[in-house]
Amino acid sequence: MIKESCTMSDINTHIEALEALRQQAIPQLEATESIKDLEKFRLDYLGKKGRFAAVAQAMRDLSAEDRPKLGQVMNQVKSAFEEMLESRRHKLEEMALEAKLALETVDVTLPGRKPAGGARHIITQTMEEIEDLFIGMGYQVVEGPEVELDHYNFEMMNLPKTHPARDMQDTFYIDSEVLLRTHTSPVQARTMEKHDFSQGPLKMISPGKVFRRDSDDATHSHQFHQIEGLVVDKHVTMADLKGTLQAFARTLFGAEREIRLRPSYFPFTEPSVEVDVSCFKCGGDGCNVCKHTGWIEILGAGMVHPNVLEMAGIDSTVYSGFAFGLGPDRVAMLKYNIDDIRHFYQNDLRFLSQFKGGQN
Ligand code: FA5
Repeated sequence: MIKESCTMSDINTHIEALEALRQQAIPQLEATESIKDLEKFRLDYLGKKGRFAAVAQAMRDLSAEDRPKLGQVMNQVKSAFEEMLESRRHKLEEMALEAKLALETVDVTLPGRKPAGGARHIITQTMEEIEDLFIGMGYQVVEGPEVELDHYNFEMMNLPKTHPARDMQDTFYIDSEVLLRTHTSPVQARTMEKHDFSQGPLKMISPGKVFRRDSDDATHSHQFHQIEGLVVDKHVTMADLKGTLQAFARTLFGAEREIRLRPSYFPFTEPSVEVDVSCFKCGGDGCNVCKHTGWIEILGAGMVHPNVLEMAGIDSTVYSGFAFGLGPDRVAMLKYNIDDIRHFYQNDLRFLSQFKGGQN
């Protein structure tokens, strides 16, 4: 009965309330600054417990005749609301995109950042310097395998299985016949076997990595480098060896350098020598680099043992030769005053970037 007695003014009151809601909403909608604000706004007006729901609640008091009329008005206002919301959402999304693009603007006139440049490792630079020197003297560069046969590493170098001098080079064996080469000397045997003397004398150097079961300390590494040198021809003498090494030492350590040969022992050379260079720091007076002796040991050398020539098929009564083996790691340590060989293998850019001479 109460419902039926509702009048047109009841509807008008509701319509006015809806209009007031719309008027109130417009500035609030325009004040939203983000999608989050907008969602809050939507829930406030159109959510289950929102302001529209409150008006809809009041509709229940209207007459059955008036209710659809108000419902129609309400639907119109609601869809106008939804349109407003959608257009605001669109606007906010555009504003957010513009703000993002403004942040990401690239000023193409700014100077570029220089990429960090690499450089050849100081050991590589040292080896290349030594190689260039010997190439200039007519040597060919030959490479050999790092995983080597016992046959070439030891036997062909006059070190049979039971030879006590095998202990001088503690070895990483892969199996009883295969090992990681302990020196570059096996390349001597491999090259001599193939050499054809009708094409001229044999003059070669062989740079590369070698491996020993040495425990690492300031002057020893389990993996390091060697450069082997070998000359075989008729009438090669110890004087040729000395002259060659003198030229090497002067190019690498300075024109004033002298060398001296001290007797030593290697199974593959006879006689064998250790070669010292006069100290490039103190000129021979004695300092911490040469341990106050005036001399620095740089390599092992000697005249190729006749057994080594014969095993490679070379007549030792006709041909003779000299050979040497030097450690570029130790050479680089001396040349650049580096106190620990391990620096070369730790890949610390603060250390390596000091030697940019070989920049690519
Ligand atoms: C040899 O390896 C001989 N094959 C050299 C040779 C060749 C002599 C031809 C005669 C004729 P030795 O073991 O002394 O010799 O090593 C040669 C050089 O390698 C040394 O003078 C040293 O500079 C370097 N060297 C040796 N052991 C190490 C190590 N653990 N770490 C870094 N360098 C090393």
